[in-house]
Amino acid sequence: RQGIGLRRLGTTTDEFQQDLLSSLYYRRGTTVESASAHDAYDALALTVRDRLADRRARTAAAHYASNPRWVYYLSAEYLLGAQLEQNLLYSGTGEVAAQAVKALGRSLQEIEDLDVEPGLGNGGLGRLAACLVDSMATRDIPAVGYGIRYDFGIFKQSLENGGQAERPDDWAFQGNPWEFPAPDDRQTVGFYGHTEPIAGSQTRKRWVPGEIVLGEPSHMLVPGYGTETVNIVRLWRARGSEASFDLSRFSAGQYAEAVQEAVRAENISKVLYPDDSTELGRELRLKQQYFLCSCSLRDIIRRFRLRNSDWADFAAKTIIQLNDTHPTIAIPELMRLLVDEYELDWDQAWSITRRTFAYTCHTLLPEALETWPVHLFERLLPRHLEIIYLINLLFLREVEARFPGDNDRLRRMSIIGEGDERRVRMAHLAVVGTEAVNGVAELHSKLLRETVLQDFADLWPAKFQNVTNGVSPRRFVKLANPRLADLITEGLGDDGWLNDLERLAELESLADDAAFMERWRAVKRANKVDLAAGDPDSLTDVMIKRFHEYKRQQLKLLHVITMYQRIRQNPAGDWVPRTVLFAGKAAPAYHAAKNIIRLINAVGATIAADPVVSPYLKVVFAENYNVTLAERIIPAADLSEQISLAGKEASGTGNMKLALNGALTVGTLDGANIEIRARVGEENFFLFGLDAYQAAEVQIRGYNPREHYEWDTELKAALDAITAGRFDGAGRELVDSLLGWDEYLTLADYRSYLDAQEEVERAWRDPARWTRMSILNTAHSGFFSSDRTIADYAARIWRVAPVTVPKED
Ligand code: DL6
Repeated sequence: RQGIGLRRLGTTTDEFQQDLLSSLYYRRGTTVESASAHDAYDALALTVRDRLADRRARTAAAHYASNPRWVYYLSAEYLLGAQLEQNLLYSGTGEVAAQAVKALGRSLQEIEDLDVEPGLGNGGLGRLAACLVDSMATRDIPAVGYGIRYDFGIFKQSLENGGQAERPDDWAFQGNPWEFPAPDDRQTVGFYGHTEPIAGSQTRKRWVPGEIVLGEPSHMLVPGYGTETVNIVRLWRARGSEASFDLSRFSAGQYAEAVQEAVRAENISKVLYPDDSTELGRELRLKQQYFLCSCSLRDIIRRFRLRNSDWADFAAKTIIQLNDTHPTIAIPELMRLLVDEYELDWDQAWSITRRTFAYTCHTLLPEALETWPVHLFERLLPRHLEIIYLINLLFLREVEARFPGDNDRLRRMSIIGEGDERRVRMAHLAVVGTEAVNGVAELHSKLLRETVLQDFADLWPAKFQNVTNGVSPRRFVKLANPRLADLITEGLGDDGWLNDLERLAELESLADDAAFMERWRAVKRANKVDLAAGDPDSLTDVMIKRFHEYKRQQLKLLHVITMYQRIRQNPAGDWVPRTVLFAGKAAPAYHAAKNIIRLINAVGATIAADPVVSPYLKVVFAENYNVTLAERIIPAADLSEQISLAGKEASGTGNMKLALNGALTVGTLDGANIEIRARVGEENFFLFGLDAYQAAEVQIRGYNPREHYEWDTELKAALDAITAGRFDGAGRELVDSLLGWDEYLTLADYRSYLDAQEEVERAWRDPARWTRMSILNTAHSGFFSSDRTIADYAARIWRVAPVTVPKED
């Protein structure tokens, strides 16, 4: 800015207001008198963005000068959350903006309500990516997040007749002022076609693609908090080339045919996770993955070559983190670029590739470990399949050398699975082609080593690590729960905890301070009033997450039905009033999960219509769960339901957000629950259920869910009520599956879960005890900051150091 004589952006209200009006006049092209609400939103967004763009320019200059090892985070999903409030906070302009917008005749709140979050992800994995890029910037790590700019994000959920209905999410319909298009950095991506030998070379090939698509990037700014760094997330959008529009057909009136090639190209970034229940859907998904990887790798190489000339330095300057297996095709793509296009020999290319990538696994469910049919690869990415075959051949030789004659092991470890249909196992490719592999919580990383990736852990024990997930305290405390943030700041004397979350431990000394406890309770109550889900004095019991049978929303529901039946039998009992709040989306084709949503709403309606039970029990289903809604629910929660079958939830991050906001957890020994319990203390956590090893043992011994049904009269009564049609006839398929096989041991854990809920109520009846437990949960959740997660990745996996961006003189 100084070097080129640009005017410095002002920090006073007057200066900010001047810039806001300039944005309105010169960038929106309108006037105060005729400005719509969206004009006001955009003008404000642009004015805030300018402040961040300034910091971005300084960041780029500082990074360029230090030529560091760059972190590239490749993720098919980002759930960034609403941008305006975040960027006001991170640019320190919240207060001046609130004053300045008065010139537009509107309040800041009114404008913030227009903010639409980019829903470019499904759930935990996408939100984790957003927390991690936030923390990379906050920790001054030079980084770029790469992703796809889907036209339609995760579907909008509404309830129709108590069931889930889905509508498309045209999130950028009104435009997206946070985005900078960078058409000059567009890339060309090939698909299909064939390969040809190159004379004189054994390993190089020429790939002649049958379809060419353009990838056009735009980027969004990712500011750090309490620092100058502003990194970026670069998102790719697919476009047809100029040649994809057939002018002669258009002129002949064949309008659909004229654009079909362009439409085909643009479909690649049309929708987040296209339905993969059809062959075409699966092909489109693999196309998306390759599109993301090919564009991003070329961009990474372009950036490398701006500063470096020797390929031998590539891995020292580049670490690419694969967020689950979705971007694993980047491994053979880098090999292809290095060998075929840049003419490196295979061994050098392989050595570079292996040192450049690291892989994070986010699941233990075998069905979630991606595999692709070989025939699909052969057609869509013929050159990549050849490269994968060669990688596999050399890899299996290595295994053979270590374990001579162990053919079974070779078959288990091969990148190509030889079942009824030959398939490419992406997780195997990801382990073979990377330097480090990590799980996302201690138990998860341990189970990965002991089960799904055991053979690989035998071969390369040092490659396997754990990095426990974390969440951004800025978004999930400061922005989501300003009352609590203010109280914590007051309690600790300053707000340094926002960048050093372990400082929350200092709250421990206030856990018995009557005045502080009173204020703590008042914050929670006020948040419940704002949420308006139910009586603010009732126990607000929340289960907010994707719907999946392993997460066991059905177990919570059986508890609700049992409470309903108990109250009906004894209306004069001393019942603890509860508001049970569910929120979450089910995959559109996941019928069992959708049936659970239907049953929840049917049970809720039955209870609401029952004058005996409704004073004590209310069931709420909050529609369209997303980051914005999570930010409203989490601050109001008393009880956090983390009740997955042990060994199934890789980590969970909602569990961390809720504990951080003072909710107490009722949970199994699963994922990060274990680490939460270890930190907040056993006495401040409601534990129940089988652990992962016991669950596996039950299943090995032969599990019969009917046994539980037969001996547990309350469980029987709850299931029988569903079968008898007491809840509008909903839920019979659920009962059939629970009594038939109960894959996730719901019935086995039912009684233990109900016992834990009794303990919950005992604690709730003693407000001082509950408040103390709540304060201690917050106090000991400092470990779960994504800043700590990033410090772990930086030190143990990426081996990168921060680069400080100087302040403006
Ligand atoms: O690591 C982020 C997040 C974990 O907290 C969840 O436990 C895990 O289920 C989720 N995984 C995925 C992708 N895989 N599957 N299935 O969303 O990642």
